[in-house]
Amino acid sequence: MNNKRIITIQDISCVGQCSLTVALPIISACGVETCILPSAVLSNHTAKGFSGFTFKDLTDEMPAIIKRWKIENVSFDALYTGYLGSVEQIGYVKEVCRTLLNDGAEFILDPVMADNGKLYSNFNMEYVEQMRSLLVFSDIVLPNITEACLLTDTEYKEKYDEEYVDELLKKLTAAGAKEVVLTGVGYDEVSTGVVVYKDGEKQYYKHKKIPKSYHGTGDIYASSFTGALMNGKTPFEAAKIAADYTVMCIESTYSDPSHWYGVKFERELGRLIDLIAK
Ligand code: PXL
Repeated sequence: MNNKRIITIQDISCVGQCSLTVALPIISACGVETCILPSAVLSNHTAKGFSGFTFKDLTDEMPAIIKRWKIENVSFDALYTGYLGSVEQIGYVKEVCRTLLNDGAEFILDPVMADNGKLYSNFNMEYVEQMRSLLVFSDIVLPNITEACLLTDTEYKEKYDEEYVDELLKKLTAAGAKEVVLTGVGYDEVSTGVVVYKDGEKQYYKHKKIPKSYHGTGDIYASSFTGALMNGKTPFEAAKIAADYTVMCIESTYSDPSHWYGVKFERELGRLIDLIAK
């Protein structure tokens, strides 16, 4: 029986199928108790499609919540972080990591800050620097190619070869990453994939590429990866399950052009559970 309890720190985008509104249902459906520390509350996500957004930074609330949890002896079997609300919150993530995790707990770091060669609108290079400082705290980091470039001060390229990917993996390791799950790695037009890298060993899972990109799929990937990992899967098994599940979610959305702001992950949850149970 799975009695794991995790803490996830990321924002609540009230509309838009990303961050906590996908992490909570996905990880819970995997049978894992999912506690949250919200980083900010937004009306909707900040990506294109919406004409603007509200943003309530919850940084000031974090020390009080962490203090209460210490008094209540609350602790967690894993930490999973995503979109954070401010540079200062990175300090609170370190504090949670140091003081609220059980022995053997894993820290899954999704350095959510950029995609397609560009930083998301709320972030700057100071945030990137601070995010880099989290690498040594993490057990597994899940960047996309853009985030890996930012974390390693490497020029972003839209088209690249295996040598370029190897360089990113080595540089991430040199910057303190223990294990890397690099997402969105594709060497041709029709496929994409994920590379899992640890101790100089590289495993690649290539899968179908759907010719349209959707917002929130990185969060769906990281949440299903975390759910699978908490169920005893190896990082490579979890990376494959998360890739298959994310593709299913995109496929179930592709035929509905009115659903532009995220993907329909809900109806595929049963299939995610089946993949984990296999
Ligand atoms: O999916 C990443 C993400 C999470 N939260 C917010 C975002 C984004 C990406 O743009 O804007 C608020």
